[in-house]
Amino acid sequence: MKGYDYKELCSKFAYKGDYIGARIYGEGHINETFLIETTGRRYILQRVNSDVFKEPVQVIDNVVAVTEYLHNRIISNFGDPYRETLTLIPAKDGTFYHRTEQGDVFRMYLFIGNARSYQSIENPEMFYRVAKSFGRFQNLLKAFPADKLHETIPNFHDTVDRYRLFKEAIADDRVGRRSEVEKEINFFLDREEEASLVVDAIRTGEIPLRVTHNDTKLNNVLIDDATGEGVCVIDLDTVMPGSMLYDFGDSIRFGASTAAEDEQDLSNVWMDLELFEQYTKGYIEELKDSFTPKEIELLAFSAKLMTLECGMRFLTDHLNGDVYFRIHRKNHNLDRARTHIKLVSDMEAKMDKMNEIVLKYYNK
Ligand code: ADP
Ligand code: GN1
Ligand code: MG
Repeated sequence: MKGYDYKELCSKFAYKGDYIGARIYGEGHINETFLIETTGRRYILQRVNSDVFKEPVQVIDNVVAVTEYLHNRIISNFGDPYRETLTLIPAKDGTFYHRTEQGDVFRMYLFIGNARSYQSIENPEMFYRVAKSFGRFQNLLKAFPADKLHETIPNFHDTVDRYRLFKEAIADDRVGRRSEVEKEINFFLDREEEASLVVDAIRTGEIPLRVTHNDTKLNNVLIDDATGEGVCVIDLDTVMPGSMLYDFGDSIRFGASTAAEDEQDLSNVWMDLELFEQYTKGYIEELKDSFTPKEIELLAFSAKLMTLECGMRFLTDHLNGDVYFRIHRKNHNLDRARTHIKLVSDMEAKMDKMNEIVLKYYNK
């Protein structure tokens, strides 16, 4: 982490109050996030990761378009637009970002207070509410003109393309780790056949492209301290045309696990069916009228697919020398890949039950 001059960076934005201080904030794997204290409100200052997002200004453009749209939708629903969606603070030059001389791109948001993001589910009801939040988010964007959005990371959830990148990393073996992880590599290679199910169905039109969030992990929703309701879906950098299965599956991957994403004791790692049920219930309640038959058929499967895909991305990054996801210890990405292998195996064993749960709420 570089030592930034936070005060100087903040001075580029039209925030209210006098600068007091800054500290590193949050647990995201991608951007660098700082909490800014002022004599007035608090703010979030964020460096957009330009290794991950090759065109950071396109990311900003997307966030501007999506948050302006949501702002208006929330007002027409009599909600609080400064709490229920992100609010970018304009830069003094009239844009919504500041580019430093070194080329780093920063943005500033209003800090949403009296709410927090969680790294794990504290009770099943909480996950039901999170599902409602992501479901509502999708509903609010139903009529958003998708052609206004840049593809901020090409082929983001194209699992077939993810396999291509994985095999490239295996062949390159850039940092000489391949021989230590043959078992893990084979776990993913053995499951390649199923990887195309969703992308194929998108191609045939059985699964519609919608405007989706694409990064629906639990810590990307802020939960109200007082009511326990999901107040705001954040981390809008990957809002792009995609499948609702990506959003459903990725939420289960992270939130329905009984352990942290990087748990080292795999005997603690399971996919909790009760949590799966609560999420499925909330998601189907919100989106009942939207599903196509194929989406319902693949809903439970998508949890496995997104877990498989993310686990493979962690292993790819381990093979590439940890160049994508931020790590905090040796073999961190390998540990993450291993929890995902355990979760995929557990979901395979529970798939019939998961499908029964989907039908129970869909046919209600
Ligand atoms: P990353 O892309 O690295 O995951 P996020 O945009 O998700 O970055 O931000 C990281 C964390 O910072 C979030 O999980 C959340 O806890 C916190 N956060 C981000 N934006 C806000 C905001 N506007 N108000 C309050 N907390 C925020
Ligand atoms: C990253 O940025 P964050 O931490 O919310 C990643 C997701 C992964 C997730 C795994 C842009 O999400 O795709 O599923 O880590 N975001 C990007 O925890 O690659
Ligand atoms: Mg995040």
